[in-house]
Amino acid sequence: MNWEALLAPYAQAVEELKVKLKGIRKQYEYESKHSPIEFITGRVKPVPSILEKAEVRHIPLDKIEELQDIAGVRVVCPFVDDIYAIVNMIRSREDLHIIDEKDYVSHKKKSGYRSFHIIIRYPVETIHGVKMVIAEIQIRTLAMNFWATNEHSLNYKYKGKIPENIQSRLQRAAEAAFKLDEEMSIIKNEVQEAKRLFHRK
Ligand code: 0O2
Repeated sequence: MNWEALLAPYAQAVEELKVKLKGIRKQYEYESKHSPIEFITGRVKPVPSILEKAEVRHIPLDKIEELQDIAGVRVVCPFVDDIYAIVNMIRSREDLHIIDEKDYVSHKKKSGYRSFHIIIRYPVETIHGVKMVIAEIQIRTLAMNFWATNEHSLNYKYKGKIPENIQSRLQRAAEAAFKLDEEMSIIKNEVQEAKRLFHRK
């Protein structure tokens, strides 16, 4: 398998989506409005992780493109309602097609994971014409991201079998992150005003 050639359009999609979403953040800054985007990251799934996931999901190598998160972009927002602002903005775009949406913000996963996933089909121009690639956009708050990053590391360390005592701590941490988002939402206007004053200095 020529992985470099196969993954090139995915890498292109990740870079383009990052540029476009960073453009949105800049636009909010120019207009001195509250930006619903704190930061953006993106990655192409490493080959060993692709192979591992394909095996678990019984996806043969010639159908590897069925994996929906080979190209992944993550939008991290300050507040919970910013997530839905980003979701609506993505829904209204004409440069991508939404295939699926998974709202793990209102309906958390069993692990405690919260995030909004949008699966898209995105056209990449190649020298052989347009190639449609599937990409996953994850939208979450800073608190959700903190939790997910730590849980992901623990999952890696324990190879998906996190000991029960740590699992229950993670559940409590997920509730604490949820509470933090709720509390911050209540004082959102105060925080935004403070940020504006700080930036004007
Ligand atoms: P990576 O690249 O290391 O992040 P499905 O279960 O298929 O209906 P879902 O949940 O969208 O739908 O798919 P999947 O494949 O389980 O998860 C896709 C990605 O979402 C994961 O990528 C994670 O980034 C994130 N994710 C989903 N569930 C959890 C969770 O319980 N904890 C954390 N920390 N992240 C989660 P990968 O495959 O982990 O790889």
